[in-house]
Amino acid sequence: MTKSALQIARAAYQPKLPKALKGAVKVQEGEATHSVADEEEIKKLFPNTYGMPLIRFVEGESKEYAPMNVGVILSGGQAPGGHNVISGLFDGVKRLNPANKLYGFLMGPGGLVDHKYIELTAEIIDEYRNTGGFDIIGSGRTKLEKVDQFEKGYEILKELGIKALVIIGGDDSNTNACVLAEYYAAKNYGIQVIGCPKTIDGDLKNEMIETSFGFDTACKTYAEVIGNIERDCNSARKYWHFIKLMGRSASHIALECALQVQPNICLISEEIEKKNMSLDDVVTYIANAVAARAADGNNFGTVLIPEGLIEFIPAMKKLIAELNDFLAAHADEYAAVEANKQREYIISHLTADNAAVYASLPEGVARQLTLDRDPHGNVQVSLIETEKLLSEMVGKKLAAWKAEGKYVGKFSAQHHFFGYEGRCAAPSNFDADYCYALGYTASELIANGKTGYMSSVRNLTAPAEEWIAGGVPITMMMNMERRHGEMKPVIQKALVELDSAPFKAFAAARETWAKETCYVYPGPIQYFGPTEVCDQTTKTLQLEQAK
Ligand code: FBP
Repeated sequence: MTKSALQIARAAYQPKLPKALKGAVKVQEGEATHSVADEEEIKKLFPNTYGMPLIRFVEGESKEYAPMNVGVILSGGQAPGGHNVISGLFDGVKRLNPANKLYGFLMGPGGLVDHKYIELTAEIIDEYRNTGGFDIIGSGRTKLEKVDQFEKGYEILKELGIKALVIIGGDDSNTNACVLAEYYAAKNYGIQVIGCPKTIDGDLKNEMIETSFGFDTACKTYAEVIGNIERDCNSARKYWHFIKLMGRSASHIALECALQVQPNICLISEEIEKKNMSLDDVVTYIANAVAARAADGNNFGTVLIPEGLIEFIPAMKKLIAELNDFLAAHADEYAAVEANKQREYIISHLTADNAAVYASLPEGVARQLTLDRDPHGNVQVSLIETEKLLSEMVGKKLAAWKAEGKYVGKFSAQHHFFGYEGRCAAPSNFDADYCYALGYTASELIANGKTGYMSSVRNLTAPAEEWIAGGVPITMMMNMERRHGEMKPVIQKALVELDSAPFKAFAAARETWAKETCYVYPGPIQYFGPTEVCDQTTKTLQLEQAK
């Protein structure tokens, strides 16, 4: 494989580890834990893995460990740093005993069920250190949730002599990791399951998981490109740029990018829901900002839009809920309808209110709302062109205002969607270090016989030396939620909180950003250079942890 000069230089980067992980460690157990909500139900569903204590690793005496084999799976969407979790796990496992082996299951959880795997040797691992992507073993979205899948997995784990499985995934995949841990514990199969917090979306976080890996690099990558667009925008002064950002339901990515680049407008889905805003309210909010800038002669600007926005507009949420149920029950019938009659077919089957909302949507967006759901039942929000929907509606509103003599500017829009371009970027120093430490911590959780834990590294705004490594029982993060019409135990998703420091910092500045041109151009991620340039965490984390 031909490599770039950066890739070659970056391969030699030695990720920083917390002090406690640099030598032999011992376990310090904290208090017993309980779930964030619905304690009784979760306790009943996880009799073997509920209530376990928090774990912290501290320096200890070196011990001998019998040889063991470990398996690893990458699950769900790519996030920068996945390869470093695996290299940290590999180095940790080899330090425990050089005879230990690490197996990677291919293309996500499906590889475990279908018995597709490779042994990850030092030669393979060295090719992937500090690189972006999940291509070392591939990823997939197969949902591990059925007993026959658990049993198929057990067959291959037993055959390969695997003592523990590490699942690197988001909230849904870690929920499934916990269910699997409980199942293997209940069956006494002697296989431990450990989770690792991955997702660029930043919505897998809580008191013990300060951030999911990949969020830092992805946001910095998007912020670089948005900054470039802002500079272009401020140079040509003729376009409004509507920029949709990945992040699924949560607006963390949009908020973090806004804090980094100071756009004219950034929508926060959680706030729109809280304020019960309609689509027209959102459009009016943007149009007012466009008109106010036009009055100053500024017919240009930038709007950041979280990709999940549409699901947070109450009327759209109701429509999507009805569409979900309707399409689940009539999938085949709908698929058989001729393409040019599908819109009419949907309208004629919805309740009156929802039919009216659906009928008001532009053709493209209406069709996108009926596309297949992902295996976890989520609408594939990355496929819905909210940026076009909003700019089209803003354009219409401004034209109406112009006709009434209320607006005199020019409005011309450009559209962008940033998501995939950030998910496989070479990890920032922060993500390279954090991921390596997460993988290394997972090896210690395994060595210490733990199962149903998520690898946790905290105190992340301090230098890596002072980071705190340990484990959090996954049941501690769970509550009961309705999924596919049934109540299920799931890890609680962390959405943007309107009383959090990052949101407040944004809310305090946004009026100025809307009217004036206060753009910040962050530039590309730097891997080599002064620490204040290369080792900064996200603004979100800095504001959350500011003392
Ligand atoms: P995970 O939740 O699996 O980490 O994936 C996050 C994400 O990148 C979302 O931001 C986005 O909506 C989704 O994946 C896109 O999924 P796909 O890669 O299947 O198109």
